[in-house]
Amino acid sequence: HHPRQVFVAVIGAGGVGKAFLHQLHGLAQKFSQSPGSTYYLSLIWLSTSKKALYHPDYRSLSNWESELQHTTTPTLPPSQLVEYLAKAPGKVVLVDNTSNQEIADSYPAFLKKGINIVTPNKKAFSGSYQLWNDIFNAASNGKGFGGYVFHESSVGAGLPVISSLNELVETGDEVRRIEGVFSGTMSFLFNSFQPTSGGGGKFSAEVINAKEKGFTEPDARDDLNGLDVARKLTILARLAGLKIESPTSFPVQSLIPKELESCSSGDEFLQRLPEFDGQMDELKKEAEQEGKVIRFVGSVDVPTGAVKVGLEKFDKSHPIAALKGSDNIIAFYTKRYGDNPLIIQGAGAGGDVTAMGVTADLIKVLRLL
Ligand code: NHO
Repeated sequence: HHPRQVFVAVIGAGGVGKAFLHQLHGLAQKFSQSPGSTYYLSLIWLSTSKKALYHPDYRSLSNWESELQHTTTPTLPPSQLVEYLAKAPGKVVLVDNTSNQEIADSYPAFLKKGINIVTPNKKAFSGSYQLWNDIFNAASNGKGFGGYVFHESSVGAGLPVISSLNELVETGDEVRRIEGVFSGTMSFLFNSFQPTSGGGGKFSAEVINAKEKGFTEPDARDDLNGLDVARKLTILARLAGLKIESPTSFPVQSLIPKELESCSSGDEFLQRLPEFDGQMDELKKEAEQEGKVIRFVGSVDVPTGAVKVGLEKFDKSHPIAALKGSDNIIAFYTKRYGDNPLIIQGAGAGGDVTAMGVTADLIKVLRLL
């Protein structure tokens, strides 16, 4: 009995990438220490946007942390990485921990060569409908015969959102409506701007607070424009069977005031945001008078095909109103579940929980190889 060698190639070593590498190390060690283990994992590629660590003979990388700092080897463009990995003497899993569009555009090429992909990158699954089709026409867990592709962490980080939706659909349930809070940043922002218990700070101050706590993207506008949530809803709507053309093909409410759309930097934007606190306070007061709170939510109505993203008011007793911290909540209304939706709730952002979804996807692929 020989353990099967599986080659792992990792692109991106940011917050999620570093946490993933840590989890990969633990997994590889567990395999190597258990007698009769089925797998032997070899890390053969690690790249950042500029540099790459790899050997022409596919031998494992040792000490990647220090080697990555000292290497001067430039990285390869995706087309050449496809060629390098396709010639590896065994099965390969590519782990894309970037948010890069060019790498996402190359997924069909990797899959066609039998390379498996696991990733938290939303770009491939929420871009054009053509790219979505190209990916699932190539993948073995789609209509093709290529590698497998899994992207659990592209929605709700490590929460089992995509796997649950897939299982609802595959077992023949009828998904009617999906709704919830899909952004850790937006969750934190509104939970502290208008807590159900009353009070809360100025909107601009809460944005700065969220940024200081590390919840926002480096440029907070990337969270506030609603596109991150729109991408997640595009993915879920497509999995539920809707042909969504792109994340900009349905209404998305941006929280960036018109007057600040032309700000040249994130810092300038944050400096001027307090000028608009009055407008947000107005909305808050309006909701308060109805005994409600405002939250930034998204929904997919499957029968009508309507997808939308934006602010809505909720009764204080509603599960969406009562969220804590940066938690996500996703409710699936289906034929089987009736009026009591299947609800998934918990931490929806952060390196460790996002990497957990990626590592779990890697384990899923290993079982299929
Ligand atoms: P970072 O820390 O910016 O790391 C990305 C790394 O990729 C950088 O080191 C960059 O140098 C590298 N990179 C870029 N282009 C490259 C290239 N061509 N070749 C090689 N390397 C390249 O970002 P994160 O946080 O580590 O995120 C990595 C991926 O995970 C992104 O696609 C992100 O969208 C995805 N992701 C992150 C999170 C999270 O919590 N950090 C979540 C889901 C997916 O559920 C989470 C979420 O949605 C967060 C969201 N902001 C929210 O809900 O508030």
